[in-house]
Amino acid sequence: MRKKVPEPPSSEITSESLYLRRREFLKSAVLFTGTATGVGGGLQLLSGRPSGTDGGLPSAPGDAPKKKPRGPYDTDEAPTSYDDATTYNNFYEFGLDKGDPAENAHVLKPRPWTVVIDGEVNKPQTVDIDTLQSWFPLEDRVYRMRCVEAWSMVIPWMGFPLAGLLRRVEPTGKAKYVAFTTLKDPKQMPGQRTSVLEWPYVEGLRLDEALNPLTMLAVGLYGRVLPNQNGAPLRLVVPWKYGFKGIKSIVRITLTEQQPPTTWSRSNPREYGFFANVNPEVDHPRWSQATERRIGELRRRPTLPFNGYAEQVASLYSGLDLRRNF
Ligand SMILES: Nc1nc2c(c(=O)[nH]1)N[C@H]1C(S)=C(S)[C@@H](COP(=O)(O)O)O[C@H]1N2
Ligand SMILES: [Mo]
Repeated sequence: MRKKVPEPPSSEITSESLYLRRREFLKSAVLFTGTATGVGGGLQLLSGRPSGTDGGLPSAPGDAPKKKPRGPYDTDEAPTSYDDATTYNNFYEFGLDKGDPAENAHVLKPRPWTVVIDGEVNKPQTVDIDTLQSWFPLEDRVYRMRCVEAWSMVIPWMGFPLAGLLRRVEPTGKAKYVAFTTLKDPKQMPGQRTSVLEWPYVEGLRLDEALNPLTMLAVGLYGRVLPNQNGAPLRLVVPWKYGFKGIKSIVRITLTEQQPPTTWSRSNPREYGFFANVNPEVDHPRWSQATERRIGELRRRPTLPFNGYAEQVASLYSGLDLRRNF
């Protein structure tokens, strides 16, 4: 695969477009962030300080130093470096190697961008990404991410719970699943000129999984607009599932009665299932899932059931055989 996309003619083009995208994001973040926690969290990160190292002086003697309070969904584990999170990626639309998306994804135009929300809903929508984003306060959430390939990261996302969007479009009584679709445009996505996967990339969740408060749609990371290689302008984050459920560059969200197809289980149903819950007890046919390599660390660490989110989500699967429903 991989016809290489030509290098950009000058580095200025890249920094200019980064600058513009950042401004665009600041605009939407500042204009549209509604809650106090959203504003505080967002702006603190946007000001460029790493979370938790605020050097601001206490406002009065005896005050605790100002720190972004850890939210109920945040892990206290150290975030992976911005560099690693944005240069070590899986995004097959831009190539198979981990460095390919960072190198090639500048061709993608994340704006203007339209998202269709349809299927079993009372209020189907076709909406511009900036309008969609303006409907919800943006939250910062630091989540673990565990790829099925047995590496992991800790990523500070910015986004909003998927549940808010679903409630807004009013699922009908028939809605049981949520299907997601990535953009299909081989002009912008050179990997789609090959047949390494069936395009467009598709993913799906059961409706109760989609409504779980942990499930989010991300529009940023580290307080910055989502880089193209991480799935701009809109990507799914489901922290208790393997990373491939986190579909990138979403153009369509469809509520369905039947379980929708998913790219990796379609491509290899023996190795990848619909649920894809992180499970150290069920090995991949070609490797163990018991431990993982945290990017930036030397020793492997044990993989946790549901990637450490069992308390929040294990009850979704009571009565389900997690070996058969992998
Ligand atoms: N459209 C699309 N989404 C995708 C992928 C992909 O190839 N195409 N790769 C998945 C996999 S395997 C992982 S681990 C995560 C990686 O997300 P990151 O690069 O932001 O860490 O994206 C997921 N989403
Ligand atoms: Mo992955």
